[in-house]
Amino acid sequence: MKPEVVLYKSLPDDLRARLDEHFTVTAVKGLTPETVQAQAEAFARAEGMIGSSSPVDEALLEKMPKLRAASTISVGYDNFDVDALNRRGIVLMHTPTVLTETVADTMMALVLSSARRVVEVAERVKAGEWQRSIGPDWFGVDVHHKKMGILGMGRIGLALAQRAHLGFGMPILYNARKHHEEAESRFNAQYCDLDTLLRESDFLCISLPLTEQTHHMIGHEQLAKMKPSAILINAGRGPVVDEQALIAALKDKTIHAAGLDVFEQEPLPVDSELLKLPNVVALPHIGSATHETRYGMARDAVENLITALTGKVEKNCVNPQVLR
Ligand code: 8YV
Repeated sequence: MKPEVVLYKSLPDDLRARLDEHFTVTAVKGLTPETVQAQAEAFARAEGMIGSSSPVDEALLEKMPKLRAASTISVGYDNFDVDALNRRGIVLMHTPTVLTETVADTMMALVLSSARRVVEVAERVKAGEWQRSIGPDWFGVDVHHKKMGILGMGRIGLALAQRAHLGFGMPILYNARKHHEEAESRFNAQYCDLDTLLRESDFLCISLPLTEQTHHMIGHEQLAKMKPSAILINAGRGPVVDEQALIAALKDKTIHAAGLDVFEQEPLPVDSELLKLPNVVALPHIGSATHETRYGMARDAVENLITALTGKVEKNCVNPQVLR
C-alpha cells in the first residue's frame, strides 16, 4: 500500500506523475475549511502533504492525525505552526536553494526600477506623454556605486551582494544575526549594526524571513533614521515592515521611494495607499515566479516529500530535530 498524501497546489504533469508513482494522492484546491471538510477522510488518512501559501495550524493538524511530513513549495515557512509540527513529530521540508538567484534578480529589478522610475516613465510613454526630449521631472537617481545595505545575509542576500558589488560597483553593508564570511571575503561586505545600516544605506534591501523577531522590524523609528534619498526594497515577507509607517514615510518624504514585492496582506488590497504613491513600485510577489524556478521548486518539493516519507532526510529540512 502506498502512503496517502494531500496535494494542495497544482503541479506540472510530469511531477504529478512522479508523486503518483510513490503515493496515493488526493488533490484539493488549497487548504480552506471547505476543501478540508469535503475531503475529511483523505486528510485523516494522509501521511504527507505538499503545496504552498496556505496556513497550516494546530486546528488543521488535528484533522490529520497520521501526518508524518509536510513539504512546502517555497523557502519561507511562516505559514506553518512549526512548534505544533514539532510536538507531533512531523517533519517540515522546504526548497531553500533553487530560488536563490531568481529572487536576487527580482530584488535587483526592484532596485533598478525604483531608482530609475522604470515603471512610472514607461507608463507615461504609453499614455502618450513623451512629446519632447525629457526633462528633470522624468529623471531618476543612480544605482551604480551607491551604498547597498542588506538586512539579512542568507543565500538570497549573498546573491544580491554579488550582483550589486560585482555588477554595479556598489559597496555592501549588511546586518544579520551573525557575520557572513563569504560575503565579506568575496564581496567585501561590511558588517554593521542596524542603526548604521539604516543611516548609511542608499538602498536598504530587506531579505529576512518572517518570525516573531522580524515582525515590524522596520517601523517609524527605523525609517526616521534612513536618508531622505534612500530607497527601501522588500522581497522577503511583507510584515517585516510596518506598512502604515512605510506609507507615512513615503508620503512625507522621510525616504525617497520603495520597491516592494511583498505586503502585509497579499494580494495587496486594490485600495491600498501604496498604490496611490508615485514613488512606489509594487509587484505581485513575483520573487521566485519564473517558469524555470517555479518548476524547480515544485520538483524539489516532490522529491523532498518522497525522501521524507520513504527515505533518509539529509537536506531541505526545517526541523531536523524531529528525525532524531
Ligand atoms: C513563493 C516565496 O512565491 O518561497 C517563498 O518563500 O515567497 C515564494 O517564492 C510563494 O511561497 C508561493 O509559492
